[in-house]
Amino acid sequence: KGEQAYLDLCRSILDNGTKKEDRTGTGTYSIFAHQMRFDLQEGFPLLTTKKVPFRLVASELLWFIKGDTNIRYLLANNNNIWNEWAFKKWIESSEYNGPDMTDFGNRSLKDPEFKKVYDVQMEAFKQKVLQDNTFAEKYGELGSVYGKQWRDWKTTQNETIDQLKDVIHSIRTNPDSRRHIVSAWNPEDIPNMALPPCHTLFQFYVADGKLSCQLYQRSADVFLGVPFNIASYALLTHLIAHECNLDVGEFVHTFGDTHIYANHVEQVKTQLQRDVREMPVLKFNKDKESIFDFELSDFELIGYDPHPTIKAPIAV
Ligand code: DHF
Ligand code: TMP
Repeated sequence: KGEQAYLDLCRSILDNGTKKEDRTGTGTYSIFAHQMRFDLQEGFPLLTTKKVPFRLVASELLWFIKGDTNIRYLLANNNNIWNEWAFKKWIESSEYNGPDMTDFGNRSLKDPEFKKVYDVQMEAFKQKVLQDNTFAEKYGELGSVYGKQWRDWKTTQNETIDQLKDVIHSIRTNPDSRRHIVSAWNPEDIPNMALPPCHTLFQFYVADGKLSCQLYQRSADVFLGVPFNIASYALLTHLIAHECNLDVGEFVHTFGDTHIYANHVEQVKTQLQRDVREMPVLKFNKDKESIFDFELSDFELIGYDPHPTIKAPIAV
């Protein structure tokens, strides 16, 4: 349960994972199918065995909730977690005529000279997305990713479906329903996405006045992505519970391909040597009713006292 369940998962992948090559060329240790449970009544599930930047989790979630798919909002909030995937589309476009950036993720890890050139290009890209509207519209865009599918799913009749609004309405009006589902997996739209959705589908469940949420995550970067994903869905569950006048129940995290990248193994071992600390508590501005009204400054974490950050390269 809780953070110990996360650490047990890491341990069992290191002990039993199959060495498996992957799309990014990094290599992983992987297991298939796993489930963890977090009782949201016990505290807010932000890991304490390393520092997880809550500010970045919260601004990414607000960006999804807005239905935004352009990294400009993230950059304006000093959030750089999606830069590489927008940058990739830019350097692969016909308009890009700077130095060769092919396979920049792997090359910048191996070649310090290349890393310098890459850093300059990435910084220029970020500035352009922030300052140039036309450029931002074209190259800050990640395509039909989460925000689009949650808020603005296109039907074959050329109508749109606001899944998030609909699911809140169904929780409020028909709590016993077994159909409280939001899907980000839109097969027709996959080719238009910078990255097909990792957190693929989620379902809510109401019992005893409590709202629970289960996420199906098809692919999970256990060291970098998963700590964010846990906190993000816990926060989403709190916000929706508040809007529906419910208490929070459990967050259940179900995984498909559950992996530790080969270049994260040492970091994971460091983390496994640390003792778990007290979970923080989430406070937020309860005067706001609707999930669509929240801003970053409405959230506060009480008592978050984690072990230090552990840095690791992200596989692009
Ligand atoms: N690709 C891969 N290979 N793994 C991912 O987890 C992933 N996640 C994405 C997009 N593509 C991905 C979106 N979410 C970080 C965390 C989550 C995330 C993207 C990046 C990350 O780098 N976290 C760092 C801190 C970053 C910072 O401070 O700017 C960490 O140490 O948690
Ligand atoms: P894939 O599309 O080849 O599965 O690669 C996506 C990688 O990103 C994979 O390592 C999983 C990871 N990931 C997460 O773990 N959580 C996330 O929220 C996102 C967007 C990606």
